[in-house]
Amino acid sequence: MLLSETAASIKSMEIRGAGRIARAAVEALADYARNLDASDPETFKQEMLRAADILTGTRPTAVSLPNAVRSVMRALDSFESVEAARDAVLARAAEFIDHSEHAVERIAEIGARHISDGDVLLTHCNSEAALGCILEAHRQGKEIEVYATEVRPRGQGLITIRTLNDAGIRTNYIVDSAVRYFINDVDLVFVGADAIAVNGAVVNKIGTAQIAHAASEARTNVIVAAETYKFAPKTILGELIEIEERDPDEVLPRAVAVELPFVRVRNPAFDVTPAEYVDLIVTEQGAIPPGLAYTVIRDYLGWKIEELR
Ligand code: RUB
Repeated sequence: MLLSETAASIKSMEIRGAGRIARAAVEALADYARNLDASDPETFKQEMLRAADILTGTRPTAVSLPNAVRSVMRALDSFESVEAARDAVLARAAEFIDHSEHAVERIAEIGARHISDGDVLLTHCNSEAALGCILEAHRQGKEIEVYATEVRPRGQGLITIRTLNDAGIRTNYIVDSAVRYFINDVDLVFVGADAIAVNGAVVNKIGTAQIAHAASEARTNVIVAAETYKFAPKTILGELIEIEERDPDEVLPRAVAVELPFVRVRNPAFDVTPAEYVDLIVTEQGAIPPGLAYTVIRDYLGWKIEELR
């Protein structure tokens, strides 16, 4: 897919979910590099930087996106010719995609260990990492049942229930506001993440914080499934993760909104769940308590301190 098409598809959420967004952006960068006709290495680099900016500007919250783009763009730190730069970008892109696909599989294996036979799980939104764990537990023969939320306003729960149904997993589809009502029937909450801050706070689909709060009150564990490239290095310096606020139209049709001049529709796409409501974060490198988020950023993301500024 062309760079502009990929950027538009990420923005419109045709391509969505933090892991898929990261892989699509990397594929678009590789495609752009493959076809880029540049006379000298500096022009090649400048054009690539422009492409990287277009991609990272599409959705602000999923940290997987800048992390993935950065890991490919590192190829341009030193190079001697356009061809060498192109090869290095393509190699790094292939490496990222391979790493990402394996990470999702590994997370499924590790996450499934935390699911017991007979467990009732609750998931929110549509996370391939979280669903991977649930599907793997089912594949291992564990008898499980899932509560899946609807996920207003974009309805990603529908994708989730289709996947669960196709796998033959007993599933209850509930509106977002019914979580508190059912939480005592749930053994374990399993969600994904768009970003994880150095203090272990988890940014995920709007409503996750409310669910985690209800789970904490009910003494139900919350497990977050997230690849290491969803950890946000810049939070080490105190930078806050930007929460995307989307078009009010997604919540209330414009035709209705115009009749209500005193009403302002707010549509944040994500929220922040404090670390105290998260019991475990499952990464491809192993499961950690949220308090160890810093070690993931330090050991696996390889950002130099000067790149953080
Ligand atoms: C998706 C969402 C998902 C995370 C993790 O939001 O919040 O839980 O991105 O997903 P949106 P994955 O639908 O707005 O992109 O595990 O697939 O990366």
